[in-house]
Amino acid sequence: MSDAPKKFYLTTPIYYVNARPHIGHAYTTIVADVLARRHRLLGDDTFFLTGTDEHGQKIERSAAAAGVPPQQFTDQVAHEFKTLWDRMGITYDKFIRTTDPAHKLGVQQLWRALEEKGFIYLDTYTGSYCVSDEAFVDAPAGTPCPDCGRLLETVTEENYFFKLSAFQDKLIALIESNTLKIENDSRRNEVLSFVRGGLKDLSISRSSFKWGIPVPGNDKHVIYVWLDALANYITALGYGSDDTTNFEKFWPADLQLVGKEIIRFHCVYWPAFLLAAGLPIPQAITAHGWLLFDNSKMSKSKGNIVRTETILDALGTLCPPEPQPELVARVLLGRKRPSPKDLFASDVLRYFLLREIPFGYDGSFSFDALWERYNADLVNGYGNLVSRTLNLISQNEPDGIERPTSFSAEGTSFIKDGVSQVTRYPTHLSSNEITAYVTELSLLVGHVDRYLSTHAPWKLAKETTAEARKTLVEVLYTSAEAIRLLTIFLHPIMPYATARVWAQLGLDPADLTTNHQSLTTWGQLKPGTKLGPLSPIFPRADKSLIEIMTNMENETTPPSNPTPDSTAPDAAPRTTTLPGSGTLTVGGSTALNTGPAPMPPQPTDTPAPAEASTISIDDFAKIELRVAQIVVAERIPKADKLLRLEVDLGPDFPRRQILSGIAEHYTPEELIGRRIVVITNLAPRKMRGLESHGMLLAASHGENGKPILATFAEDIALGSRLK
Ligand code: ME8
Ligand code: MG
Repeated sequence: MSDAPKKFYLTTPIYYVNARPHIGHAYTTIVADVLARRHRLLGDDTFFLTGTDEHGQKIERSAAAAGVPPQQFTDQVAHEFKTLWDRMGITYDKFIRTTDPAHKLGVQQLWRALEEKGFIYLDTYTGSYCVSDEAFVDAPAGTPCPDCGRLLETVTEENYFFKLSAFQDKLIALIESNTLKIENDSRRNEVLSFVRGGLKDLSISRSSFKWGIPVPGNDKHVIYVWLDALANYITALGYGSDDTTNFEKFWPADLQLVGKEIIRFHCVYWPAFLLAAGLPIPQAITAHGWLLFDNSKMSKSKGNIVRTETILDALGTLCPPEPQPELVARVLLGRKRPSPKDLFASDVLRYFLLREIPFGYDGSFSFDALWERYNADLVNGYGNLVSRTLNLISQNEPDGIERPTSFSAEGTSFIKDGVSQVTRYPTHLSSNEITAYVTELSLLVGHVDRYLSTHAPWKLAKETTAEARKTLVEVLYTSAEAIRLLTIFLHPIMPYATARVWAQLGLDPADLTTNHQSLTTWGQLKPGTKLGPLSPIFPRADKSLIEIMTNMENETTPPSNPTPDSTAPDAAPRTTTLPGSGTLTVGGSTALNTGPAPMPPQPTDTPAPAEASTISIDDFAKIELRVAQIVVAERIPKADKLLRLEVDLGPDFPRRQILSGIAEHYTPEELIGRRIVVITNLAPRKMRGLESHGMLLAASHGENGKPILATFAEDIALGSRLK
């Protein structure tokens, strides 16, 4: 990838306003903000779009349930989203609302373009509709939606249709050639197999309710909410308005970030609409996994939502005073100037989510993990490293940082190695690289920490020999230089904390917001640099913080506008545990080495006590075994034995991720599509940073115990219980 600055157009999904924002929305928005900041620092002309999706039947019903007119209802919730992003210092360039008049005009323009090219026709539709997903579904009404499990409704309506079927071959070709890049391979394959399975024409208008954008020329119809919503990515740039400068400059999008449940809308319908209208398609679409919330700590009535506000309020209390607020403020971007407390807390959340959840995979959120990570990585790690080093410099080098005339190769080489691992990502940090990048940075903190412990500069400072002084100067310079580089690398992830460290290092704030590449060569810290006033970066958090956050969540009254969906947000599973799980302590997450347990030795004359060799039917009933189908199977980098699987348990259960130690015996390809047996109520556990939620049943065969997966000879519905 070339280093020359480019334009970079980045989008998040626009979030539904039927319910208030939660930490899942914050996750996507944070990832986007990190990437946007990174691109700006590289000099790219960056446009970062987010916003809210405000039309459709779901919103209309939510507003009715709250007893408020839909516009007033959406105004309130959209305001909550925007306020939250502003509190967090999110550097979006535009916040679009689909009720904006300019958006409405743009959508109607897109409609006319599709119509003029002959891709729209009128027909009658009778079929099933999932209101929660706002999607037409190919399954009988009254049965659960295959995606979200809510009951399907029958719709008989005169509808306009879009000739989606005309784009099947074209889409396959674009995806196969990576012209439309779908990151990563398993999602790409998922989309390809959906398209290869055959595309039916898509109903793109509704006539049984009013809350939407009228179809041009026929205001009995409103435009299908997904066509309306997807169009935001171009209307935000002025498509369909008098001023199309931004559209011409920024479209097509360079990266569209989405959660994995809406990949079909973005990778199939959206490019098809664009192709039909004769517009360029996005360069790349990346889907991330879901945040799962720890069931045991949250109240069901709130649908297991964790609100970002809780985290900001609680962590914000730890924010230390900043001695040079004006200097720090000069580094900060953002539309409003948020409070230091919010910025401090937001940094912690950003770091936590990026470090804890391998991008692309599902991961659990818990307050315990947030607290632990904060103390381990930020308090004991980066924060402590900064305080130790800068305090030693201020005590021992009152005239400013000294620079040794020569370096002992041994001292600096392993830090430089660590730095070069990080600068492997020099020009473009793709979303898929974020986890590796953040992990590399935390390793680098560890390197420098060990370097300090080995050389113990606090001891050297007490010695009076010239030799000790020379080593002290070298160790302090090397550590300060490593901190300078770490601070540059961490800046897009923790903009506020790094701005503070930068000011304490005594460096020019303007540098931290300009082209970073020129700053990342070793040895640029100038001798004589005077430190700013020092103050702690990350104060230690007491364990009571976990309880405080948990209580804040539990005490929160339901949203001011309770809506049917706010207690059970759509699509993403909200729990890591099923009812009854956690009571079993048997086994691990993999099928390996879990063949039948050997029978206890049976003395011939005295019968063994019954409970030693048998279990009661009640004991057996505790184990929940269900039929599942493997829908995703892939290798895990650097893990020879493990495969990451996603299994479908039918419409009544969310899809789940299981890690299984069968990679030496089965290839991912031969597993996809297989119906197997899963123990579903095992407590989830973490392996290689990934959540494994269940275990496959397999028999162990032969001397080496090759696992053979249990399977069925007859057809059997997914989710069926074995008993
Ligand atoms: O789908 N974990 O809006 P939405 C991770 N309006 N990310 C999550 C999440 C979770 N548990 N929950 C939500 C819509 N998200 C449509 C989009 S785009 C033209 C229209 C994030 O309010 C994630 O990015 O249901 C997901 O795709 C998005 O919020 C869905 O938000
Ligand atoms: Mg959703």
